[in-house]
Amino acid sequence: MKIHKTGVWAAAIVLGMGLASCSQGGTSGGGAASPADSAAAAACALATAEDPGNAPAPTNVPTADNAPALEQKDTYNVAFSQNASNNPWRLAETASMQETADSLGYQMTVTDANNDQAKQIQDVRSLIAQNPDMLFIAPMTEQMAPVVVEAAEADIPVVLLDRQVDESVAIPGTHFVTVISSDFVQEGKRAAVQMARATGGNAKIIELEGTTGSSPANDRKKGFDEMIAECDGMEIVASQDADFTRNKGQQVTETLLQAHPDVNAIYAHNDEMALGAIAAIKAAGKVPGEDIFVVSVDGSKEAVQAIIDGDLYASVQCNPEFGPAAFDVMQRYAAGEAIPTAIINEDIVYTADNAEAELANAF
Ligand code: GYE
Repeated sequence: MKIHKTGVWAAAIVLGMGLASCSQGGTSGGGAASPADSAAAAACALATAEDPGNAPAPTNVPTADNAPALEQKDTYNVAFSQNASNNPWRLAETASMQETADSLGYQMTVTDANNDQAKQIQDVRSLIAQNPDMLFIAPMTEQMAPVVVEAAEADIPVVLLDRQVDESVAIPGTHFVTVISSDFVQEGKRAAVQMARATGGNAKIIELEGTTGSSPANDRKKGFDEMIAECDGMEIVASQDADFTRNKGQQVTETLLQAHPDVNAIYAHNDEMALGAIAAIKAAGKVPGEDIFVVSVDGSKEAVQAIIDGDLYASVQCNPEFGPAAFDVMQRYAAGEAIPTAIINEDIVYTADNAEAELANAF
């Protein structure tokens, strides 16, 4: 059972406002506190804030009333279109889907688009042609929406996993049953709090973005930006797509560190890019966790180990184990239950405080 920590967060802001003592912005001589001074103090509260936790569960989510129906049967033929298998997160997600399908005795056809959107569109079309009972899609970018509509038009129910599509094109509850994902905006906010804690609210930040056009890249950026706006001393000096991969994370960091040698923080939209960034920091003769603080998202085993080693400051978990939730929704949909068109996973944050204890649970 996880507890929403919004109340704790609000209390922490109030407490932090009273205690904060950041030096940046508005300490203009020893006179009475000006409005600018109190604004700066409020901004610094982020550096002593608690993890905001999961966002409150969304209410009033519409249910999937107009999507293609699913017959109740003893066994099913299902299909899963995976967008890539180039990192531990994707491998863990596919393994979780396969294990759950196997445990239920369902047949599952899996395609891997190799991080190529054109290939994923072809994959989905070929899966539609095989007429599975249910089609699970982990869409590479939001631009996958038209092919989701094609599946609905072929009368195949779709459940989206881990990323969203453009909902002005593929209508939730009509063209797909539901999307199961983490709350990426909240992940960005939680990463920003960790970054503020790491740097005392004084950060010149390189941001390594996930695949352009993917919902986690859009929303992890949005949440982080919104949160650091509360802290005058935190600014993003360079932000670039590194495609969620370790190699690109390393290459982009190498280049950006040369252009911005005064950077003391890196926010990576996933652990793979963060691990690449850590290699680049070391190659540049700097010390991760001392000269440059790195914060990321996912919570892979290697990342949690990097926290234990002091190289990574924190990683906001994004749990890839979708199998149980995906097949549970499928069965409930077949049984005629009203399914909400968005299902949000709850996650923890890995920090130095819990990394040892949580290492064995990380993927
Ligand atoms: O964070 C990343 C992966 O869509 C939530 O995609 C997923 C993200 C995950 O490649 O590592």
